[in-house]
Amino acid sequence: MEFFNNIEKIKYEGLESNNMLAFRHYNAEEIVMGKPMKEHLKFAVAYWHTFCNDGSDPFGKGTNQRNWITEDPMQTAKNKVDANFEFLQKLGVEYFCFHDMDVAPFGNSLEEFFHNLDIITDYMKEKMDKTGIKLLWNTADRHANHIYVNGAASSPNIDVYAMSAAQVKKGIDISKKLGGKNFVFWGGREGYETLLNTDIQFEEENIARLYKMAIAYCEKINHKLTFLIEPKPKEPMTHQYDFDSATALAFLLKYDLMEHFKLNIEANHATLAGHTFEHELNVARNYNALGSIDANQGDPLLGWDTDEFPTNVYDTTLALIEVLKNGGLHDGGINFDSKVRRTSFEQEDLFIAHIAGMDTYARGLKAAARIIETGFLDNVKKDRYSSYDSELGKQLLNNELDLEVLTNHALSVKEVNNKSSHIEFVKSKLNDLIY
Ligand code: XUL
Ligand code: CO
Repeated sequence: MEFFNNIEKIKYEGLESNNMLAFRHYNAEEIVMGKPMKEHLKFAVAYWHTFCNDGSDPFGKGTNQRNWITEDPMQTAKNKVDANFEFLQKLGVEYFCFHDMDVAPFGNSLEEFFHNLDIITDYMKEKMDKTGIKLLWNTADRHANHIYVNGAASSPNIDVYAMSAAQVKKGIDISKKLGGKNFVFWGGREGYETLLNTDIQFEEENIARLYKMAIAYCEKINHKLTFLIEPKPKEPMTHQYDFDSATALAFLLKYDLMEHFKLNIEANHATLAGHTFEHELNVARNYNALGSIDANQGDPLLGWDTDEFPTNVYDTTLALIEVLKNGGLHDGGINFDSKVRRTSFEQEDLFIAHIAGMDTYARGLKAAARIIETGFLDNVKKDRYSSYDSELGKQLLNNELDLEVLTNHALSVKEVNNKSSHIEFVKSKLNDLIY
């Protein structure tokens, strides 16, 4: 069945176009730094925001007009699969991402849920084989169901722990069936409300145990996966265990999980953590752990996870510098963990919003390439650290110095000459390169 029957395949029409249903910057085959845009920007559509979100907020009911909803939950689930593949083909996006709960109704038991998942994911597989559309990642939603009130792998209740493990196992089975390359662990309710009743060490150890079981299961069924932790500092919990990149990396290092894990960095989560997006990407990259991106943006005036479509070219430019310096995202991609605003309630707004996000990333890509090709920021940094090009600096970098030699040098310094950063010029020149 067709759900977007008044919409044709979205085309690149260039800057002069006033067509809301056309790309003005994203030109899939255009070569940037030796590769077509679509290879740099492996976009993915988020199933939950695109096909499940009804536009409701804590103050009011849903506003979204969607023609795939029926009285029968399994029919609706099948319609959503059809809508997903039609949407992706018309948009020219090759990947999608989903939670188990997004795609099939839970029914009355875990058993019924798994049965429903089998039916729907078999249907997805048929459509994937026909269209060539691929799964970027899937995940197990271990936060929405009321049983996860006290957490999932961090729950004080071992029955809940087991149910969460069963959902992860099923998710890995589905990933194998659909040829997924990544599996995401976003913490959900893995965190705590108050230390008065919580043993952080006990809970984190249990989470690490689950991850090790997931690795072992993949080995057993011979499915090669990269697991991705998605850091977020708060919401729904007051304290989320995977606060930010640095915290997640410390956890992975502590439990010896780095070989199988990378990070999925979300822009809005970086904002909530009090960081910039590029900071989170940079920290992940420094540990060789930049796996994938959840592309959205927050609203600094609101301060919660608004999951807006990315429209800020400055931010996407700085983010894509990190991606290019990483040599790309490899098996990862750029998933729009973004939802249309409640006021954009028409079904075609799903296209309009994705086009806006893709155009914003395309502009960011071109600007990032310009900045890297001119060597502008590299030169700023080279100049800033140039004192380490001295004989003493070289000795330090070769680990040839000790405190005594450095003390002798320090005593010989007559005057310290620090350089001005001229940072206002750097920012102004960066504007020239971006816009
Ligand atoms: C929640 C969030 C999730 C993850 C997947 O803030 O970002 O949708 O991306 O569970
Ligand atoms: Co996300």
